[in-house]
Amino acid sequence: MARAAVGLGSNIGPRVAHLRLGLEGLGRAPLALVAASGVYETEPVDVPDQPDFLNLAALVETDLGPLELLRALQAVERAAGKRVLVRRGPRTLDLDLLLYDGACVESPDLSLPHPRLERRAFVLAPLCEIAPEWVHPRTGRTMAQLLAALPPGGPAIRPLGPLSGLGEP
Ligand code: PH2
Ligand code: MG
Ligand code: MG
Repeated sequence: MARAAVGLGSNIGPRVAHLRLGLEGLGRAPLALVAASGVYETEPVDVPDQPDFLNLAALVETDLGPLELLRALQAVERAAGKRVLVRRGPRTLDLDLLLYDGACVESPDLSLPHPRLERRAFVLAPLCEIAPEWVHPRTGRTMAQLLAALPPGGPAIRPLGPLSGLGEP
């Protein structure tokens, strides 16, 4: 059984409902949801002129290999009606495969660990709630160390608490 970390994000429409659909999908066989972080409202990065995101992180266990897991995540995105109009722009539900055990993968479809993981507070802060000691297989540093090493003054992130306590949108 492998363990994987997944980043969830939404910044269009009913963001809370989109994240709930995402977590439901991560709990359906052949995936088992092991942990979910609280939700953060985060300033957009890369494409600044778009609405704020809600982001959280989750841990899943599965017998799927990395590429099969990626396909399973894409199926959950599609089931939640994923729309992406602009690369790295607004999206209804985004599920990013962040880590898969200690795997390092470079293929046209998949890079593991996620190549932007270590520069993104909106990924590292929720991930540190549920997997602070997970070692990044390329840098050898834990998620907690990567978060602590982020330069101050980056895009804002604001903790909102557990998804179950949030209303719409
Ligand atoms: N996702 C992106 C691009 N920018 N910014 C934030 N704050 N959160 C995201 O999930 C996000 C982003 C592309 O997937
Ligand atoms: Mg993404
Ligand atoms: Mg994505």
